[in-house]
Formats: sequence, C-alpha cells, structure tokens
Amino acid sequence: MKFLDEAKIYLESGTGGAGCVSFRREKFVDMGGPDGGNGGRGGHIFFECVQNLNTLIDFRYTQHFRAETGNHGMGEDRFGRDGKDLTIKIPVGTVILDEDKETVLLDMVTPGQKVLFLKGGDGGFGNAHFKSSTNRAPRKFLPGWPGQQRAIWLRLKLIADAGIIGLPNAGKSTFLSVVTRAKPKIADYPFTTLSPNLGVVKSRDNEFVLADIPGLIEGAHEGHGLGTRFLGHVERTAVLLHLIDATQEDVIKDYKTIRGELKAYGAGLAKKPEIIALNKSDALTPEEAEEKQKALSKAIRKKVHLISGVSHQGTDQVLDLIWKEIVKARAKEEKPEVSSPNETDDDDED
Ligand SMILES: Nc1nc2c(ncn2[C@@H]2O[C@H](COP(=O)(O)OP(=O)(O)OP(=O)(O)O)[C@@H](O)[C@H]2O)c(=O)[nH]1
Ligand SMILES: [Mg+2]
Repeated sequence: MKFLDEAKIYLESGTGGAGCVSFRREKFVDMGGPDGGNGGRGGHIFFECVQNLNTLIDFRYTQHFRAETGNHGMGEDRFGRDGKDLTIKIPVGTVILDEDKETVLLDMVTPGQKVLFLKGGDGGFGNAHFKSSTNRAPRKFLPGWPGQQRAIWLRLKLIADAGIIGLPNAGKSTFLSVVTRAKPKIADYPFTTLSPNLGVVKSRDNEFVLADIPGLIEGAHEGHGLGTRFLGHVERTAVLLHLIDATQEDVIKDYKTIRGELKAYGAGLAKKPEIIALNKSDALTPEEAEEKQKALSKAIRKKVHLISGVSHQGTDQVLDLIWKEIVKARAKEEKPEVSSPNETDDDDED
C-alpha cells in the first residue's frame, strides 16, 4: 500500500559575506582610519506550512535549495546586504525527517506555521571592527561564516480527495492509471486490486489525490468478497467516482448493488457527493452506449456520464467535476464558523 509521499531534498543556507579592508581617503587628511564594513549574513532557510498544497509532487522536480550568499562589506563603513532568505512551502501535515529517514526533526501541522530551519552564515567583520587604541590601522578582516548543508526527507501521509468505487472489473484501476502516474495492476478478472492505490491527478492547474480501492460485491458489508474494509480509505474523501461497467447486462442492478453496500457501511458514505460514470463506452456501439446511459439515468434519476478509461472519452469532464466537489468541500472545511450577522458592514466610512 502506498500512502506516503516522500521526497529527499538538499538544503544549503547562505554563506556570510566577507568583511572588507579599507581606509578612509580624504583630501587634506593624511592617514584616514579603517572603514571596511562587515559582510552581510547569508540567507536563512525556512519551511512554511501552506494549505493549498497537498502532495510533495513538486519536490520530484526540484531537490536542491540554496539561499543567497551575503554580500561583502565595502569601504566607507558600508555593510554588505544580507543574502535573501529562502522559504520552502510544504503541505500541512508534512513531517521533516533527518537523512536517516527515521529521526523526526519537525512536524508541520498548522497552516501558516513558519520555522527557521537552517541559519545563514554570519558576515565577517571588516577592518573597521578591529580598530583599537593600540592598532589604529588594522588590516585584519574575517571571511563570512559558511552556511549549513543538510539533506533531509519530507514525508506526507496522503489523504485521498476523491475515491473510485464500483464492482470488481469496472475499470477503476485502469481509470487511475490513465489520469495519474500510478501503475496499478490491471487485469480481466475480479479482485485484481487487493489493496488501495493512490495517484496524484494533475489536471489543468489543479492537483488532487485519487484513490482506487478493491471492488465491492453484493454482501460486502457481511464480509463477502474482500468486504468493506477498504472503504475506510475513502471515508474522508470529498467525492466518490462510481464506475459502472457498461458491457454488463444489468447496469441498473450493478449501480444499486454498490449503493446498497455504501448505505450498509454507513459513515456518511452514501451521502457523499457521487459522480456516476458508465465506463468502457468504447466496447459498445455509440447507440448501445447511449441507450444504456439513458436507461440508467432514468432509472436512478441522476446524471450519468458516459466514459472510457481506455479511449479517454469523457475522462477530462469527470476530472473537472471531481475537482469542483473538492473545491466545495475544502471551502466548507475552511469556513466551518457561522458568519456573524454584521459581517458585511463596512467600518471605514470617511
Ligand atoms: N474496453 C474497455 N476495457 C476496459 C476499460 N477499463 C478497463 N477495462 C478492462 O477491464 C478489465 C478490468 O480493469 P481493471 O482496471 O483492472 O478493473 P478494476 O475495477 O480495477 O477491477 P478490480 O481491481 O478487480 O476491482 C481489464 O481487462 C481492463 O483492461 C475501458 O475503458 N474500456
Ligand atoms: Mg483494480
């Protein structure tokens, strides 16, 4: 079972800038004093927890992070500018582990939480710093302190945003393999999938986690087939995609079987938003497919989408609909409070 998203990344905070050796040069002043400024600090590396990310997929493409070096000090007592800090955004729930992949360094759980992880090196002193009553013209300066380097692991427990349900052989794993990079086992017999698979859907600019679970059969709630023990994995999803194999004789009965199991299972699964798709349309003539779609839609009085994982017919529309439900669910999660009655009152009258 792969429910963890992991990424190894390499970090380096900025080296401090070097101090400067310089002496004042002025007309009519013979020997100006030292005026070499200090170097700037190297950039820090921060981690920040953000709500709008929910996978570590971006870290597959970028693994090296380096904060800026501090600028060197300059004459006329000018200090070097500090190197720019670098803030790495990670999803809520990310655990930061040491290179050994075991020691937990940080657990990032609160949206907005920002933690200084690697300090940038301090800047070195310029020669002005070393001026004393005994040494009025020091030539001493210090280089900047090095930044810190570290390799770490990020680990995120993936929580599925959407789940695919259906009878065995409905094409659930095929659908997952078509819309994500997941490579689940696919075969022409029931119970090919024995444990859930997860994939990350990147559709348009959106990103969400889709779960494919083993097929359910009639009586699953009584332990038939693989039972309902995997339904727990879709309990927290925002939406279910219910796939029905269009090549089967009685698609209405197939639909109802699954609905019956969802109801028997409880946990609010039967009340979850459901997108219904008659799958494998490519295996039927367009007329046959449309006829089945209409009959099913009429019988259950719900919208039924005609799709094919294999030929990609209708898959984008289904993904769009799934995304819409996820957005709705996330908005609800963010605003659980009842709004106050004078919320819209505008305070800033001139
Ligand atoms: N023609 C056609 N065949 C499909 C389509 N999707 C899946 N299949 C076939 O249907 C069979 C079952 O597909 P799977 O994706 O393994 O089905 P599943 O729902 O994951 O099955 P279980 O894991 O056993 O519950 C395989 O032989 C697939 O090649 C489709 O869109 N069109
Ligand atoms: Mg499967």
